[in-house]
Amino acid sequence: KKSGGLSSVPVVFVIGGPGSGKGTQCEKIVKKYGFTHLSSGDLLRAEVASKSARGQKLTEIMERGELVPLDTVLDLLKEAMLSRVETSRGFLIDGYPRELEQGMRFEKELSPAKFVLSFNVSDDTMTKRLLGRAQTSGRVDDNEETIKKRLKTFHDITSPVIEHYQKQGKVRMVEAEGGADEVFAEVDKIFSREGI
Ligand code: B4P
Repeated sequence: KKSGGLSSVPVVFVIGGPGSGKGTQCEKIVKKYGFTHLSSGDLLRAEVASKSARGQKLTEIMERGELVPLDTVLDLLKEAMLSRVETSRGFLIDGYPRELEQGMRFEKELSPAKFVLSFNVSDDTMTKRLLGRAQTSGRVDDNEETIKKRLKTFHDITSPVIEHYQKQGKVRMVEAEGGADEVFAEVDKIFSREGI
């Protein structure tokens, strides 16, 4: 079932491993291009903070570095998109899809993606960044144990998503080992080329 109006604005999926710079680059895209940034991780952490019954289960899953159930993420994204679509120039869907089925369901039920922005970074660099963030983030999943599991989840489950969209010619790959501004220069080129 389609949700009215959602397919009238462009949707960009943002994928990359944990600590690949998704959230960081999305902030920069918002500043320059005025998109609406929806991070699946942020939506889930807000749900946890609300102390709902649904939230309690989520913390445990995120602490294990696993993926939360598809319907939970999709519902949160859908609610957030519907409440903002009237005033939005486009949506950055950050941290989603993390498994093939998430992409299929989103594109069928909400809106097709214009392209997929994908960040390529080594496990070493991602680990270093996340351990750096751990000192101030207070996040249950920014610790060595969980970071290892998040990397494994990414390689096992999310990598096939990138391959799937590569076959459709939709992936815009960004080499993201460099500093945040250097990476944004690449991102910026992609957005200009896409006519955004
Ligand atoms: P997320 O919240 O998406 O967490 P993340 O992968 O760490 O990305 P984030 O955007 O926060 O970090 P960034 O790389 O920008 O997911 C957390 C958990 O939620 C998942 O493990 C899962 O359990 C659940 N979840 C989320 N989405 C889901 C979905 N769709 N389905 C199921 N479950 C889902 O930044 C990291 C650090 O690196 C920062 O400190 C930043 O300052 C630094 N950094 C960034 N870019 C840098 C650069 N270029 N140079 C140096 N440092 C940089």
